[in-house]
Formats: sequence, C-alpha cells, structure tokens
Amino acid sequence: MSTSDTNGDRKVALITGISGQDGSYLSEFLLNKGYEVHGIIRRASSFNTSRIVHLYSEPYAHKGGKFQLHYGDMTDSSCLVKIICKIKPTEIYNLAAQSHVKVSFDLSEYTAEVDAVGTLRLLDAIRTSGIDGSAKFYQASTSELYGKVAEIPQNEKTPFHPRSPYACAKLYAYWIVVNYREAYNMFACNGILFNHESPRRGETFVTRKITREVAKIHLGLSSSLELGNLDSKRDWGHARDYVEAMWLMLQQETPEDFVIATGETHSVREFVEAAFGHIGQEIVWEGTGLEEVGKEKGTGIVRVKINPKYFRPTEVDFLLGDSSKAKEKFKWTPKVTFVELVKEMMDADIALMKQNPMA
Ligand code: NDP
Ligand code: GDR
Repeated sequence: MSTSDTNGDRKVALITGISGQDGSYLSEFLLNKGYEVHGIIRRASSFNTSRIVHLYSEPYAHKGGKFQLHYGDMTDSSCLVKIICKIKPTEIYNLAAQSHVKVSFDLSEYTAEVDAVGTLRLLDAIRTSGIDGSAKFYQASTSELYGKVAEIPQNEKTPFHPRSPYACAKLYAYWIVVNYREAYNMFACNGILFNHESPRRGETFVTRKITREVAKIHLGLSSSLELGNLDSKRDWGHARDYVEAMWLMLQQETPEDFVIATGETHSVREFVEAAFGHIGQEIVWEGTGLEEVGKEKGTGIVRVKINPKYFRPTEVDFLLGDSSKAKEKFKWTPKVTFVELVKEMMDADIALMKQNPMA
C-alpha cells in the first residue's frame, strides 16, 4: 500500500485524547514537524485543556491556524464520522481512553465502551469516510496486555494475559486493529507502550502522585503520603520520547506492531526512594504488609503509609519491555533515564507547589 501516492504532501493529523499527557506531547511534536494538528476534546463542565492551551491562539474560540480542536467523544460514532469526513486526516492517533487501571474495576462497562468499542467506532468511521486506503492509524496499546507475564522481558511475541477491565478492553482494541489491517489492508499499527510519565502525567497515577506529595512535604505543605502496592515493578520511560516512537511507526513502509520500553524496571518503592532522595531525605522501611511504613532516616517521622484502598483486585506485578524491534526497524531508543525522569518530575512539582500551594 502506498500512502504517499494518495496523500501527496498533505500532513494532517487527527489525535483523539489530545488533552491527555501523550496528546499534548504528540501535538507539540507534530506541529514542529509542520503538521496541521486536529484534536478531539470532550465537553466538560470546567476547562479540560490545560495541557494544550499553549498551542492554540484563540483559547476560547478553539480556533487556530495549524492547531484545531473539535468536540467529540469515543462513544459517539456520528461525530467521529463527521470530523474525519471534514478534515480528511493523513494520520490518526487513537490516544483517547479511560486510562486508569484501578478505576476500570469500578467503571468496567464504560471502559469497554470507550477503550474497546470506541476503537472499533473510529476504525469504522475511517472506512465510512473513504480514507481507509490512504490514512495511517496508530492505536495506543499497552504493556497492561501482558498482565500476568508469561516471559521476561516482554516483546511483540509474548502472550497476553490481561488483569483488569482496562487491559481486557485494550486487548479487544489491539485485535480489532490487527483484524482491520488484515481484512481491509488498512495501514494500522499497535504501539505496545510501557508506562511513560512526565510532569504532565495525570495526578492519580502513582509516579505523579508521589512527586506531587513529596514536593508538598519538601515545602512543609504535607507530612506524609498514602500508597498501595509498593512492590509492583514497572518499566518507566518519558512520554516525550514515546510520542516520537508513535510517529515513527506510521512512517514505515508496512504497518506493524511495536513494543516501546526502556528495558529497565523499578519498583514503586524505588520510585518513592528516588523522589525523597531528590529532596535530601532517605527513607527506611519498617514493618510488613499493611503495617509497613516508610520513615525519614534521622528523624523517624513517618512519610509513607499503606492504604488498602489503593490495592487492585488483580495486580500486574512485573513489567519489563524489550523494544529491540523498534530499535532495529527505526532506530528508536529512549533518551531519558529513570533518574532524570524522577528529577524532572520532582523539579516541576516543587515549582508548581511553590507557585500554587493548592494545586
Ligand atoms: P490520559 O489519561 O492522560 O489521557 C486520556 C485522554 O483520553 C484524555 O484526553 C481524555 O479526555 C480522553 N478521553 C477519555 N475518555 C474519552 C472519551 N469517552 N471520548 C474522547 N476522549 C476521551 O492518558 P495518556 O495520555 O497517559 O495515555 C494516552 C493513551 O495511551 C491512552 O489510551 C492510554 O490508555 C494509553 N497508554 C498510556 C500509557 C502511559 O503510560 N501513559 C502506556 C500505554 C498505553 P479528558 O482530558 O477530557 O479526560
Ligand atoms: P498502571 O499505572 O496501572 O501501570 O497503568 P499506575 O501509576 O496507576 O500504577 C502503577 C503501579 O503502582 C501501584 N500503586 C499505585 N497506583 C496508583 N495509581 N496509586 C497508588 O496510590 C498506588 N500505590 C501503588 C499500582 O498498584 C501499580 O502496580 C498505567 C496507565 O497509564 C495505563 O493507561 C497504561 O496502559 C499503563 O500504565 C501502561
């Protein structure tokens, strides 16, 4: 399939989930590459565009030159068809999702509607609008698909064993992308991305929760934080590095699926220690299970407590990705290390809390 024949020099991207962490970095990346960037945002009762507000010139009119927002929702097929027919994107990045694993146990049906059926709706909207022979499609797949891992490290051939309603919904999305690629010859790729973080990470994901709370402790605005499972291990990279990999996947000759990861794994406990290390505190652990606490070395003040409400009915204990295929095919490697990631997030949250202690 040749997309350059049909698209000429047009570079028009449509991003669902543009207001999220990845949507904001991807928008910046594509605008820098000269793309016209369109994004779908949901109607909300208060502003939900804080991560992208710097990108459009008329924030209240939602009108810009190369950056435009459209109201829509992954649960509404007709709006997806209308938007795609109107803008005729050459690349579509499906980042929209109810993306919180723990919340998906409470909102399981909604998570399936958005993350699974929403992906199907978008693929069908592309076909209905007649651009399926020319547009390229990126699906935000996830290392959560591996769940109860069958092998270490995980690569594109590792079997899946999802452990949450979120992961089950994303499993459907993964396979419907593969199916539409095979059935209709669509240029559709799954990026199986391992956890990636940044100062723009949602406040309820564990890394950002830790850096925000440790920043508050540093400034005397709080004394401790509560967490769930400290022993799960994640392969954490920086979101800015990972959005480049999304784009690179769509620049290949043939559509394929790729794992994107750092190849390094750390426990939540190690992340906590690194964050406190950044403010010059050493944490020592005492007790076991729900009685465990993290104390500040020297003073003995309790800084970390365990709260069972943050445990999940089924946990993903260990993730470690192998992205050698991406390295081989398009020379992608992560630039930001774990230590640099923690430092950037800590510095940003300290600055944020200094500016606005209520943030
Ligand atoms: P975020 O949670 O930061 O962003 C999710 C985006 O989806 C937001 O823009 C949100 O809008 C939007 N959204 C949610 N529900 C709907 C809906 N019904 N209709 C339209 N838009 C909706 O996620 P990230 O940026 O971190 O992740 C991007 C994608 O990558 C997600 O699909 C996620 O599941 C996946 N992923 C993320 C990884 C990570 O480590 N960050 C790793 C692997 C995969 P609003 O702002 O209004 O809430
Ligand atoms: P994850 O990210 O579930 O991997 O999904 P999250 O940061 O929520 O959890 C990581 C690990 O930390 C443990 N944990 C806690 N998690 C949260 N959120 N809050 C806590 O207080 C806490 N204490 C311990 C969790 O149990 C878990 O083991 C993210 C999302 O971005 C998904 O959308 C994406 O697909 C995957 O990463 C890859």
